[in-house]
Amino acid sequence: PDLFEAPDYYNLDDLLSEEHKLVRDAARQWVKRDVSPIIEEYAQKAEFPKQILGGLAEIGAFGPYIPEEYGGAGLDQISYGLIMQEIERGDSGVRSTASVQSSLVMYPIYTYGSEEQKKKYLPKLASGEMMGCFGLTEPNHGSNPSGMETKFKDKGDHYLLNGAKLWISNSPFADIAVVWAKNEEGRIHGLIVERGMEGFTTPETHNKWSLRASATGELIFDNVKVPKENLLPNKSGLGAPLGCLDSARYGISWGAIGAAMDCYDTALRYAKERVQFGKPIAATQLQQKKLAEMITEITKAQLLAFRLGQLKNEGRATTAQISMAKRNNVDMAIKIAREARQVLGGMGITGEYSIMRHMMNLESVITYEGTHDIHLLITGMDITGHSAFK
Ligand code: TGC
Ligand code: FAD
Repeated sequence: PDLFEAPDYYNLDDLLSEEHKLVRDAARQWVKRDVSPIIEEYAQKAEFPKQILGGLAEIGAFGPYIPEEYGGAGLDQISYGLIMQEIERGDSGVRSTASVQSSLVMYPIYTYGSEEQKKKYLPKLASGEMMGCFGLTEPNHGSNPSGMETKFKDKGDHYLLNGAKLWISNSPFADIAVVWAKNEEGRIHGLIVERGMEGFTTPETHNKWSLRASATGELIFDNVKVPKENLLPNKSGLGAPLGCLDSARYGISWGAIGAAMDCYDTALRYAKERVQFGKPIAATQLQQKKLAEMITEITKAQLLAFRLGQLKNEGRATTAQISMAKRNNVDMAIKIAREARQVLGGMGITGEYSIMRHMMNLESVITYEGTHDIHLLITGMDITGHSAFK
């Protein structure tokens, strides 16, 4: 078949609009043509395939829900989710690049930026001519970003920025970084730092066993002079970066379904073809149990993401609802990847199939954008009214 047949056990397609299906199918076709054939090689050599940036822009993956007047695709939240699902069916690292560009760079500039900043950066970010990254995490502050040490001082005609960020997706090649730092009063603000500013460097992080086709690095600020017009004027405090995370986490809740679908599809096909003891392994009860549980969990995750998308479209999705979906769906995907790998026996550990790559990628996805534990505690805080973080 020309297009990958995504599992749709509960006829979710009936709930999608024509536009949703068109957007999804265009992304699906592009992933099949331009990502799947090359991604294993790039993951093996631990390199981001930069040649796909134009294609990502064309399918609307850079700013799907940013209005067209700023170069975005002007789509709704369900289309955004479906694009993330299709990209992550190819590779979580490629989806990371799209998530960061859309939700962590374009979203804060669009939502907290001045009109001049929006006009200057958004169209170029949407076309992929300019790439961005998002600096929140620091060496000593991951789950607890409120303790960040990166800081800036008002020097009259500019700000002076000092500090360091770690684990930053796309940092090694990004043209700009949206950086979260404290002012002299300890208030968190977002600053747009541009490559080429003196004292700003972005060393790459090597030796990852996960997300190998995505470039990860540091952001180091050694007395960087940042022009005053590069401060995001319209929101400050920890809620500003956390608001961006809500958008990215929502996208990940769809993306993880894509990785799970690819693992399930591969395992199902393999189980039907692989003969042991004189019959396909798909005819054994144990393999059926694995496959039946996979499709059940994928279906539940699809319904969770779809309903969350409706709530997001209406502006009603809460942080805690988003946490539940991110946590559940990534956990679902990682468990499916582990089971699917076993269905393939020894073949499951090779790069001939995508499962082991998905499985290793998902080890990052379950940690970034708030760990599995942190999202559980966000749910706990929401239902009990007590914060376990204080
Ligand atoms: P807390 O006291 O709860 O909140 C501080 C202020 O923020 C407000 N707030 C939010 N606002 C908007 N959206 C949200 N999701 C918000 N959550 C909280 C809150 O109302 C409060 O406002 P105000 O006005 O009262 O001050 O903050 P806390 O310090 O107790 O921390 C809470 C906690 C632990 C949940 C939070 O720090 C957290 O989510 N930590 C996880 C950190 C994280 O997710 N980092 C991700 C880094 S980026 C990344 O991983 C990119 S990977 C990208 C890729 O490659 O795809
Ligand atoms: P820690 O916060 O040190 O957590 C270690 C362990 O302690 C975890 O299991 C955690 O769940 C647990 N823990 C922490 N606090 C509690 C608690 N209160 N109760 C119970 N358990 C707790 N960040 C960015 O800013 N931008 C990016 O682009 C970005 N990209 C990333 C790409 C990759 C590949 C990776 C791996 C990470 C990326 N991150 C990025 C960072 C990511 O968001 C952090 O790794 C994550 O938030 C966790 O922080 P940490 O690694 O410091 O772990």
